[in-house]
Order: sequence, then C-alpha cells, then structure tokens
Amino acid sequence: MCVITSYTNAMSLLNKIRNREASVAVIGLGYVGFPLAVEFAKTGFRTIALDIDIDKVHSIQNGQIDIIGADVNDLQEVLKTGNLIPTTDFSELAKVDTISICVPTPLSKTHDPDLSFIVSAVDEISKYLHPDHLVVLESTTYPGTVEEVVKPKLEADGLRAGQDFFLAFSPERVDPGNFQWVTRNIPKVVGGVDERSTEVAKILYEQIVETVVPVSSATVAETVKLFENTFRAVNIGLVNELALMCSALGVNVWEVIDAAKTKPFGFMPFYPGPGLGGHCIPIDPFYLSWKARQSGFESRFIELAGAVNAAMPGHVVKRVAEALTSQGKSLRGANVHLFGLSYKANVGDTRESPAVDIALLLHDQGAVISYSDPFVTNIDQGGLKLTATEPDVALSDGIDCVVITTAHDDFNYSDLVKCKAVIVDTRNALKDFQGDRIFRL
Ligand code: SAJ
Repeated sequence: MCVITSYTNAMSLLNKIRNREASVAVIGLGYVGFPLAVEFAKTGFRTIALDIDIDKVHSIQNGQIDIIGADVNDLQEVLKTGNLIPTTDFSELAKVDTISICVPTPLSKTHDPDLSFIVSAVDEISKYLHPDHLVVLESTTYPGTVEEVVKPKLEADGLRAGQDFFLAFSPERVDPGNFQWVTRNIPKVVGGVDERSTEVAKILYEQIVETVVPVSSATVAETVKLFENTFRAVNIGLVNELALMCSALGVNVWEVIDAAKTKPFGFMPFYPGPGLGGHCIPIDPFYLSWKARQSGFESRFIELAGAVNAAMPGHVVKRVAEALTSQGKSLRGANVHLFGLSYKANVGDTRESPAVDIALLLHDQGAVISYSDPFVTNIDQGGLKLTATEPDVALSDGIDCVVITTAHDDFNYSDLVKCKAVIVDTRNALKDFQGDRIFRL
C-alpha cells in the first residue's frame, strides 16, 4: 500500500478514534484487560471484551467480576449503555478498529519466557486482520517480541505493519489493590513499529489516559516495562540482603530504613519481607535476562536478586525454628499459624506467594499448619489443603508459633500480641510492640 494511502488510512482511523466512532477490542479480561475494557466503554467506545474463559465472560455479562479493584457499579453502568460487549467470539475482531492484547506472560518450567498466550491471541487476530487495524500488545514481554514474533505473524498474509495496519507495544502498569493509581491516571508508554503506529496508538490511549508517553519503538517500550519491574526486584533483593545482614549484626533493619528514607533525595525505601510474590516482579526480570543472554550478555544483578529473594522463605523457616527452640519446642509437630497467605497486603492473589512457600516448607518439616487470611478462603497446593480460620485461632493455647507473612490491614495486631505463642513478624506489622516472644526477620 503506498504511503499516501497509508497516511489516508491513518487519518481516517484517527478521526474515528477522536470521534469515538471507532470500535475497540481488548483480549484478556484479567486485572489488566478488564479495567482497560471498562475504561474504553465508559469513554463511549463500543468495546468488545474478549476472553477464552466462558465462565468469566458470563459473569461479566451478568455484571459480576472478582478482580481486585474492579468497580461493579462501573461494569453495570457500561453494560447498561451497551458499550461493553463481553464475548468469547474472536470473529468480532473483524469488525473492530483497534485491538489491545492483555494476556498472561508466565515463565515456563525451565524458567524461559512462555509466549503461548500471546501467540494464541495473535493467531486469532491474524484470521481477521484488515487494513487500518491498530494492534497493541500490552502483556509484559522481552524486548523484540513485537518485532520478532507478533509482526511476522500478522504480516504473513501480505499486509504490512506501519503501512496497511498499525502495530505498537504499550506496557500495562496496573498495581493490584492500588486505588490511588488507576487506569486513567497512570502514565501510559506507547511505542510503535513506526512513527505512524506510535501516533495512532498514542491518540487511542489519550482518549482514556491522562498522560501518554510516546517512545521511538515497540522495543524501547518493551524494555521500559521490564526495567521498571527489574528495578523493583533488584531493590527488594538488596533490602532483603540488608535484613539478613542486620539480623547478623543485631540491628533493627526497619529502623534503619525508616531513618534512611528521611533523606529527601537520592533514596527510595523498599522493605524486606518473606520473599517476592505476584505474577510480575518475580517473573518479569527473567524475561529481560533471558533476552540479554540470547545476545551473549549475562545480567548478574537480576540473577543475584532472584537468588536472594528466593532464599527468603527458607530464612523465615529458620527464624520459626529459632523462635520455637526458645520455647523448648521443635518444628516437628509444632502448630504454626500463618497470618496472611496472599503475596502482598490487601489482595487475595496467592500466585508466587512466599507465604505459600513458607507453609509448604514448614509442612515438609513436620509442622502442623493453619492460617488466617480475609482474602484467601482456601488453598490446595503442593500437598497442602487448608481452609482459612478466624484470626482468633492464633490466641488459642494450641498454637505454638504465629508467622505474620502478609500484613493485611484487616488483622488486629493489638489482639494478636496477647497470644501465648511466639510470633515471627516478617512484615514489621508489630513495629509498635516489644517482647521476647516477638522475633523479626
Ligand atoms: N515487596 C517487598 N518489598 C517491597 C515491595 C514489595 O517485599 O518493598 C514484595 C511484595 O510483598 C510482593 C512483591 O514484592 O510479594 C511484589 O510487590 P509489588 O508491590 O511490586 O506488587 P505487584 O507485583 O502486585 O505490582 C507490581 C506493581 N507495583 C508497584 O509498582 C508498587 C508494578 O510494579 C507493576 O505495575 C505490576 O507489578 C505489574 O503488573 O507489572
């Protein structure tokens, strides 16, 4: 297609977007895609909300969603307007103007990037790709995915990215459980396979996001996201190592961090914990190091931080053993109660949760595990099948040790410190309490 036609196509698509006449599609209705689809629909776009999970689609069609931070009233509002169309029918892609891909990018068992969800979504798009389509990948992935995987697949039938259709990457930055920073006010980076694709993607996201940050390519945009999350993983690894150091020195690491963060510039606090959880921070850096390795570069920071963070659950188990020993008890047969099973406070997600790793390690060493978590009703993982109990179970005589693994706001820590058990506090939840039964990281 010649440049003028491509320019004309871009202008017509831009006008449709600006006038809200464009139809948009979001593939993948998880904690990223669902709020994005609702935001498009709230802004007046006819929004095809696509997922392969028919049960999820049915519950959304019925105005129900169990994603942290999702506003059911918003959902019911956009369903009433008819702007949100939840469906499993991928042929709807033929009728839309833009497609945002928000599918998972896990690691495989061999710790390599697993692009199978992206490939499935792109294979579906390829069936319905037409001139003027804008395709935006949002899933976190290694630098080069759009250029090396997505673009060749979409161009297989002869259409050219940047000329016949537009192709970009725009990283998701959703922080589950964060109600201050939401889809509309989190700055959005966009990078296209060419200038026109960047421009079209920028105009699309400007309709629903206050600040859009264009960069020179899709590969730069992919790298931005991985750097953001690698920054967190490495700094969490550093502060976890500091915690181990302070424990050996007999220094309170939390006091050190609180004093260090009084520095008004050049410092950003991170906090030690029982390990690194969630489906992003423990995983994303290995997408970057994997790609770097393909180019012969070994990222030592990523691997080292990964090793330090992965060792934290084992360190917590050692602290539990020390706490029990102080009472003349051993791990085998001890009743250990965990406060919190999800990977971070005030969410119910147990994916990659260090609290689950700790429960499994303790169970393997013969401890009898129970837990309380207002967000996690039960768990069945690695041979451990448990149902949540009320927090006051921790106060009963039968419990030998309580481990605070996830410091949910809902827990009553003033009550907890009255328990007879020793307490291992991995989150500084008991910062206002002292006593020889309290063991910190
Ligand atoms: N953690 C620490 N110490 C810290 C901060 C976090 O041990 O100082 C632990 C948490 O307990 C948790 C893990 O790290 O187990 C990840 O925590 P997180 O706050 O990064 O939470 P995520 O993974 O849900 O969300 C992150 C986003 N969070 C923030 O920026 C605050 C952001 O990095 C990404 O937008 C998102 O991952 C993503 O989807 O990539």
